[in-house]
Amino acid sequence: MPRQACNPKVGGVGDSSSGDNRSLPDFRDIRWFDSIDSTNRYLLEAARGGAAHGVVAVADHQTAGRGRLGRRWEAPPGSNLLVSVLIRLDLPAEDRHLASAAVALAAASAITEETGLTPGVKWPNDLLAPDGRKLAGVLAEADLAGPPEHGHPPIVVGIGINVAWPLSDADLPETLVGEATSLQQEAGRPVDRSALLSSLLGNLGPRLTLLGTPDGRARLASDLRSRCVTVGSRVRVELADGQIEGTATDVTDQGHLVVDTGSGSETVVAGDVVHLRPVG
Ligand code: BT5
Repeated sequence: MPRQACNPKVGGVGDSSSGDNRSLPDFRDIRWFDSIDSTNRYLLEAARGGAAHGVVAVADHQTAGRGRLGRRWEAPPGSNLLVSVLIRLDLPAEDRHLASAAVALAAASAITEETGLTPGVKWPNDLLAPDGRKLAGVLAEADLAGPPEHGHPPIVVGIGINVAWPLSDADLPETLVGEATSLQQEAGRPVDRSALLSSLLGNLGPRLTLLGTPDGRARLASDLRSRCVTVGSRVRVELADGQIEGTATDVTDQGHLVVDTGSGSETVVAGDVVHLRPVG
């Protein structure tokens, strides 16, 4: 049976025993798990119990890692970075999607710092290698029934970054062949997960500060626009009530995606985007 969520090890990055986390003042409560079902699930439950803004959960392995829309997130034990953060901010519902953008942007900066790679952001929040294969995915979940702060529900944003898996297509299940890559595969050398986590949190602190104000959110949307490789791509967007196809032309000041369908422009607030590859 996996080690249970009720027994986290608490401490700072790179030192799970000391609790000394002075270099990351925004994230003093980091909870480590050898194995857990899902760090997002854990933090949503911790939020119900009153856990504070900035609590972080990190796992070496997830037995039920979650993707969006009920999908699974795969990562063999000990290979990748699996981390979630609890966010309690004055964040209106219409700007909630910027919480995942903040994490994606922080992760992109951390990856550049630790590897020299420059991942692209696929709207709203995947990180891609230059050839379009996925390096990382972000899942934001709001607990609408959880104890609110500033009148808003707690939000948990989790990210899975492929650090040392997959090393080649041979590592992947058939469904992910050609779809997933890792930092080690792209950089051609091993990447230190602890250093990457430290850099991720160091980059996230200032972005969470931005997330808490209207001006800051406009800045995050602008950063998203400048890193967003979806802009200029042919896309299919699965919406709650159908789908559209076209060319993504912009990210708005609110962080929404603009798609030119050929018969007009549509602004997408939330949706699942597929980058369409040219045929032939
Ligand atoms: C995501 O969903 O990309 C969000 C992934 C979030 C994972 C983190 S890990 C820490 C935290 N705790 C959790 O339980 N979850 C979060 P989505 O866009 O739905 O992508 C899922 C799809 O990506 C799957 O259906 C697969 O096709 C593919 N996939 C699964 N694992 C992958 C991997 N390691 N690398 C690339 N693609 C993967």
